[in-house]
Parts: sequence; structure tokens; C-alpha cells
Amino acid sequence: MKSTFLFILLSLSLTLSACAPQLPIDEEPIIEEPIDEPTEPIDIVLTDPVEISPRDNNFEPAFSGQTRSQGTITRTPYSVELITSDLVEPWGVDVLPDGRLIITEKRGTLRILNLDNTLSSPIAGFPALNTLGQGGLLDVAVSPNFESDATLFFTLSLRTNSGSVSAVAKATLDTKTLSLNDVQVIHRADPSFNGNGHFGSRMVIKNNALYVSTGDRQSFETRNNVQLLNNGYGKILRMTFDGEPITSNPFYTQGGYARFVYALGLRNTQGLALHPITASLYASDMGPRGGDEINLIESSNNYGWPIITYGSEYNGQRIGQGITSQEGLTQPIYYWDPSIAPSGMTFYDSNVIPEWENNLFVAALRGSHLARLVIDDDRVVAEERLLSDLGERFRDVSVHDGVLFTITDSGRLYRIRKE
Ligand SMILES: [Ca+2]
Repeated sequence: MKSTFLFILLSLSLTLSACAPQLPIDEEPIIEEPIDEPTEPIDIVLTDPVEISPRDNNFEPAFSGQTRSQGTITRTPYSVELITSDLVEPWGVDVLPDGRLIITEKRGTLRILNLDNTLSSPIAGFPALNTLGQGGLLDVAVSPNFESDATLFFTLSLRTNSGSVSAVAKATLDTKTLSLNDVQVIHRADPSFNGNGHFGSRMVIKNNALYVSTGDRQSFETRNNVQLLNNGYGKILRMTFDGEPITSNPFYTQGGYARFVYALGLRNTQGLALHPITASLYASDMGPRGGDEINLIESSNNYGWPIITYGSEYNGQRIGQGITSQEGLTQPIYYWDPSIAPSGMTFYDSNVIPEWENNLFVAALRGSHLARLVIDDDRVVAEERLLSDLGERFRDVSVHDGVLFTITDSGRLYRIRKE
């Protein structure tokens, strides 16, 4: 296919009709209503889809563009700099208000990257973790009130008498002595399980609530818990900074564990991000073979695992009835076949690189790249693969003042910014 140019309003418009994404992209209706804060239309290059490998499954997408969207290429010159390779299995990266980076290391320590790019010594102080397999100290989120409360929130896999459990903790950080104080576990996504896979677990903060993702614990024994509200597997949880359920949570009145559940039906969500304009919550989900997803998370929705999926078991067998849709179960807005193993993600909430404004960046482990997804009206309209030449497994990505930071399983931190 010949490359074409398309003018896309990067400001998300609610005026597009619901059927708009079904139309061929060059036939989208012209927006006639005035838009509150008009932005200059940004033109992006559209190319053939970036994925050219054979698919692992033969499923048909539910709508046009749900997989293998058109490709795109960043035209603004940008640099990729290796800042350090001294991290040890970094898992989550967030930014302190002063611009320093805060990075978790899976084995149970925290590092701070100073503004001069020097790395602090490892900061310890966490409770006993299960650091085997996919477990350990996982995500970090900086309190929106950090300057007054010095609080950091963490997800981690706690070691317990009967295995391990995904959990949420908080602590205060003394930014002068670089010590952690008042470490408290505020939530356990019960029950414990004797396994080392699929802990989730990413976290974002919106309106003073913690949104936390969990996984299905990677066992046939535990997989079906995802569809039940009485446990913490395969969910998006919503809680206060003290770990209390939010009273407006959709299943709150059912009591018990259901009080914490905001959405369900996920397999292993290692990426959460809030859209800069709409504040919509996006979640990646690491699917089985050929079924990785991006989901738009809404209260009470069921995202279908393990009833519907675009993937198959790793041995090639179908999952459940081998179906991709069912009444009452929410479709992913996008999926990848073959899998890229999507992990952390962030929206580019800046116009320093104008064509990236409000794009979603997804760190890919198996895919060994940073995916850039151009999103319009909650649909992926274009995909680009960045940093593919580095051969790294990308675990998380964060943005600050128009600069992207991404960490890799090999212990590297890269900075990506406009040249
Ligand atoms: Ca799903």
C-alpha cells in the first residue's frame, strides 16, 4: 500500500459518532461542531501495518482496526540516550515532583536517579517478598501530595505462610537521607497462592484513589477466580490511600472482597495509564499466545478472561470454548497476534514532540520495542515500533516534561527526547 497522509485532530473529540471507527479511515465524518480547545491538526504518516509476522491464531477481529492497525513513523528527530545500565531488574519507574526518577528493583530495593544522572544506592526496607519468578517489588507511584506527605505507593508480591500474594504498600521517603519510613501494607489481593507468576501489578492514581491491577496467578487452578468477585485475581482494584474500598465501587454493596473490585476479567495487567484529556483508564493485558490486549477500563466491566480471548494456550490448544466475544464481556480496543508481551505504559502528555501528543507508549517485553499507539476516539489508528534495534525487554515507561524514560530487564534506563 502506498503511504498516505491523514490529518487527525489529536484533541479527542466526543463529537465523532460511535460508528466512526468502523468506517475506512479516510471516510471519517468531518467534525462540524466547535471544539472547546482547538489544537492545530497534526498530520501523521500512515504506512503498512508494522506487524508482518504470521498470526498464531485465525480469529477475526470484532471491528476494523482492532489489530494490526496501520503503521506510522515519527518524523520529529529524537535522541535515545543510555543513562545507566546499573539497575538490577528494574520494574517500575515514576517521577518525583523535582524531576528525579524513582525506580523499583524487583529484588526489593528502590533507586533514585538524580538530576545529574547519578544513581542512588539501593534503598531497602520492604517486608518479606516473593522475588521468585515474576514476583518481587513491582510498581511505584508517587503521591499527588508528595511535597507535603512524602508518600510513595508500591505494588509487591508478599511472601506468606501459604505462598505469596499481590499487595499494595505505602511508605514515606526521606529525600535527604534517602530512607524509607513507615512502610505499611495497605491491601492484599487475597488469597495467597503457591506460585510465582502473574502478579499484575501496575498502579495509577486518579482523584485521590489508587487503581491497581492484579493477575490470574498463572495456573489452571487459579484462572477461574478471575471471573469471581470474592478474590483479588485478574482485577482492577480501586481503593483509598489507606487501602479502604471506595464506597462508589460498582460491587461495593455486595460486601466482602467485591467492595474493592472496579473491573474484572483480566489475565495479567502490567500496564495502566490515564488519558491526558479524558482521564480514561487504559490497561494492557498480557494475553496467552497471540492475545495481548489494550483495554479501556470502565467501572464494573468484565474484560472476559478466560471466557473470551484472541489467544490460545502456549501448546496451541484453544482456551475454553475458543471464542473471542460474548454478550456482556467487553472487547479489547486493540490486540496483538503474535504477542508482544505488553508491560508498563504511559500517555505522552506533552507537545514537545507534537506528533506524539496524547499517544500511548507501551513497553514490550517479548516484542523488544517501545510501541507508540496513536489513539483517536478510544481506538488505535496507528502503531509504530521504537527502539527495536536495542534488543532489550522493555518493562516500564514514564514521561516527564516531554521526555520519555524507559527501563529494561537487563538493568538499563534510556532517555528519549526531542533532538
Ligand atoms: Ca480481554
